[in-house]
Amino acid sequence: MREPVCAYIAVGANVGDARQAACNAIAAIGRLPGVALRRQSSLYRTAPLDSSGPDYVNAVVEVATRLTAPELLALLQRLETEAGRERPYRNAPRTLDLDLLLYGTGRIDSAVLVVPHPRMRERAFVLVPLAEIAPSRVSTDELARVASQRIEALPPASLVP
Ligand code: PH2
Ligand code: MG
Ligand code: MG
Repeated sequence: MREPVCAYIAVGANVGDARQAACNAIAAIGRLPGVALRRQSSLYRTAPLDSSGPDYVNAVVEVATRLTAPELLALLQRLETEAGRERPYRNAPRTLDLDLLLYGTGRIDSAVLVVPHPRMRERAFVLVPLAEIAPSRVSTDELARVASQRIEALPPASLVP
């Protein structure tokens, strides 16, 4: 059998109860066959970037998986659909967005999947949570370049009344 690969997945939502959607998605990722949840960042409230609607809730998770990247992507897209995701136009507000950021050290450039995610280094809502759980994968220079984008960590659920 294939050796497990360490992959990072970005979680985002800004329609309905975005916080609940993000929590549900992280739990669902952990239940995917062939996927083990290793680490999860805090949840963050973030300003929409090139997008509209309310603030997003964003997070990043680390998984170990024996799936190929296309297999993992297909399961993530199924979770998006199950969460009621519609795709009326590019960057439309969404109930759930799951993006494959990194798949081991692999580089993939196909019609359906590009890894590392081509825009991840421009986005505080990806780099800040990724740096929280995988500091070696993000440089301080990269964090400095996105420092003007609004992002704040949400308190853990147990502290919310
Ligand atoms: N996702 C986008 C576009 N803009 N902005 C924030 N804050 N968070 C996101 O997850 C996000 C976005 C496209 O996937
Ligand atoms: Mg996205
Ligand atoms: Mg996406």
